[in-house]
Amino acid sequence: MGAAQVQVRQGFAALYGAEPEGVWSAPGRVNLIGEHTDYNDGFVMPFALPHTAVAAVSRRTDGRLRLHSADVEGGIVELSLDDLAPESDKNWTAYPAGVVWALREAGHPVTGADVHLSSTVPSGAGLSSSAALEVVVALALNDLYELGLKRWQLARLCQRAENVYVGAPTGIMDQTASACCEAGHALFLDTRDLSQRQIPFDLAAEGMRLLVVDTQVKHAHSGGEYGKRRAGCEQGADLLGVHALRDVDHAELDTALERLGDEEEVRRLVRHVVTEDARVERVVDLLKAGDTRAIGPVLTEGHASLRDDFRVSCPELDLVVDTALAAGALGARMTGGGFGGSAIVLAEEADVVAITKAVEDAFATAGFTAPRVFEAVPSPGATRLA
Ligand code: GAF
Repeated sequence: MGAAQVQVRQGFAALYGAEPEGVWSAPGRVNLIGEHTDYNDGFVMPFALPHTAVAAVSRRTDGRLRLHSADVEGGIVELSLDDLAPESDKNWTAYPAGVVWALREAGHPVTGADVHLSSTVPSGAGLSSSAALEVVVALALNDLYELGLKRWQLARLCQRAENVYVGAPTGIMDQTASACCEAGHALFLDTRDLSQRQIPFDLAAEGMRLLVVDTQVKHAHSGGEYGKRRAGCEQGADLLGVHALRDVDHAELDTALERLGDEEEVRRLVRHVVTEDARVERVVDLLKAGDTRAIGPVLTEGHASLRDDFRVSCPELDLVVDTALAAGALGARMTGGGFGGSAIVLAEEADVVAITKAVEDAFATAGFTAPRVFEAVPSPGATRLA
């Protein structure tokens, strides 16, 4: 039994006076490529982090939901299932409560739960700490109440919890990554139909590493900027007469952009999404061909597009990318929604120490808060631990 599992189990027993019926875990993620494509029916390619949310859970039959997190100050939060209502909660409890709300809204017979959580996924770092909380609770309730839902269905319910209950208009990538990723693989996901392919991604075997640099600039997607980008993409699809930007052919992009005339803001959004979908396909092809080092420049191109066209980067993320490349990285880009959060850096193993030092020094010189740098290894998706 792992240390986190033991602690969460013991924490549950101390709080609720009984052993939990089970313990589950769900990871955070980084996205290798395919940013802001998931609400445009496009392609994404995340992989799971070793950082997880762990939950000890038992059922209740009295319509009550009791929630506690080892990571947050304060005692047990107790809610009545009948009182759960969209956008009624601005705290961390909105994520697990939203999942219970979404399950019940979909007609699943959930009659209550006691939940104790602990997470090692850094929060506000663009690494899907909220999706990990949602998915771990969804998986636990699916098992305990024998709902028989498949992983992709759990991801959809978690997305609904986040969109409607929490009020953040996010796509489906993070929840699917947490629910469906596999160790040693990146997940190539078509967000239109949720079809998936596990792509082997073992950088260590090829003498490379993928670093995550958490800039410590906190972000949130329930704020306005994410929603504005999403609305702009939908406007672009409307103007072009397509269901979603996924339907704009990359080979016809110039013609599509001309048709948008002087809608400069929308043109930039469309250009990012259409080129980003093409980048995901390029990365898949390169990995299939065993040409892993060649994905570096594609990642870097993705960053330029997010910075210049989609405009979701920030000075700290740009500094990571520029510094890492100058110090010899094969490629680098922001990952996740942006406006802060984390960047990823693809590097030769031999260059990792120098790149890390260069980024840390550049942050110190710029007067930014010291970044947190760690290596990311593709790890397992959500699972029952006990
Ligand atoms: C956030 C969202 F939650 C995802 O759905 C996705 O849109 C991502 O930003 C950008 O690719 O993580």
